[in-house]
Amino acid sequence: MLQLGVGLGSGMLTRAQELRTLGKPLSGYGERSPYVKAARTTRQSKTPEAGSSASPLAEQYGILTPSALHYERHHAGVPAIDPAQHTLLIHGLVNRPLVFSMADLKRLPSVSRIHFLECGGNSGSEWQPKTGVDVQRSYGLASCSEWTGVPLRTVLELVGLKPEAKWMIAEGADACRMQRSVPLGKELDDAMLAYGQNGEPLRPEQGFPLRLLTPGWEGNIQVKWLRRLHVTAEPYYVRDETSKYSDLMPDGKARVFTLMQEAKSVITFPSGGQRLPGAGRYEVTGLAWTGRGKITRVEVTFDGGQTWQNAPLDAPVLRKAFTRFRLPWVWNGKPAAIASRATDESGYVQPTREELIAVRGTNSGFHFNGIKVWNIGADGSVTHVEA
Ligand SMILES: Nc1nc2c(c(=O)[nH]1)N[C@H]1C(S)=C(S)[C@@H](COP(=O)(O)O)O[C@H]1N2
Ligand SMILES: [Mo]
Repeated sequence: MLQLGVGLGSGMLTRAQELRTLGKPLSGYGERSPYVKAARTTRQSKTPEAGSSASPLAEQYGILTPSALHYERHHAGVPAIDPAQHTLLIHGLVNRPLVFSMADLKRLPSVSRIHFLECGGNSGSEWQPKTGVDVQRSYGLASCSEWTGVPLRTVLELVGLKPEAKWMIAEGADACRMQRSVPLGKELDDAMLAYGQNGEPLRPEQGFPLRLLTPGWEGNIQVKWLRRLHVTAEPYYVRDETSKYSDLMPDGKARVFTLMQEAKSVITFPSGGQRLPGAGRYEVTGLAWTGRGKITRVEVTFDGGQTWQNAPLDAPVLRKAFTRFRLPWVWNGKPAAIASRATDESGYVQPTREELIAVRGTNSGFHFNGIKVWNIGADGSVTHVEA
């Protein structure tokens, strides 16, 4: 068994002496310790501006992703927007088309809430075998922040929806003018026009100065650098909701507007690429989330799914937010297959990869939420299972 801690010895004195040198002076905006190296890994598309960067979730504590490590997905780079010049136009099937400045929006009653954001393409590599080597690369297109903004409902009340209004086309101010058709309905009760993230203005990468936030739905519809809401009776069927972010089924038909991010979880420690230094005490931990509301249960298996036990959830469990589970564990040094399985308040249970593929096939790269198994070898190495 690996021993925890060392007995008192002369080495302690040397360490105390180091602390006698004067430290760095004060600073206006803090930086993390130079010893901390966690970083986003980037994957570029054909141009350097388009692509995604994945959050190092295995190195995240608690449920909040540091803003500087929030995953990114840009189709045309990060625009540099002066908030004093930025406006939001709301028009179409409304009684009073209006243009809001950022200052106008900030005069309206605001809310702050913690919500996860996940790309519909997160874990897309898990549909294919021999992929998903670590948490960052296969689960890192998800993050969780505290968002502040104006409830969408408030601004829609100000413009006044006409009875025929059923959709709104959200449009970004980036070079690709990214658009998505958003169905208007009860699901938007908790939607907001967000300008704050983790206590400060949105990061440029997250849509500064304004983004649409529709908690629980796929990231793509949460349009960043939001400059226009066109209220319509029908969707536009734009590229990102037809050829992309739709689910091609085994029969060749595609499901469109599959916006909900279903219950999902992953063990972040021990996880792929890590190594347990020896048998003994550890804390198994990970993250669970669901677009349908609260996570009610996370079970963990150490024997590849034959037996499961409940993992305690950090309180409070928040709606549509990362939920942290932790379970003390003594590793006996023998090979193990560990995995987590989430259940949400709708009763939905996270399926195995095989169950998911039996229904959805492998044509689609989107909305993978199957159970992820990590193998622990006798040497302590943690690897993904080659499905
Ligand atoms: N205007 C605009 N909005 C956008 C995008 C974009 O490229 N342009 N990417 C979308 C996609 S695909 C995702 S997954 C999320 C990513 O949000 P994040 O970069 O803040 O993590 O933003 C969405 N909103
Ligand atoms: Mo996305």
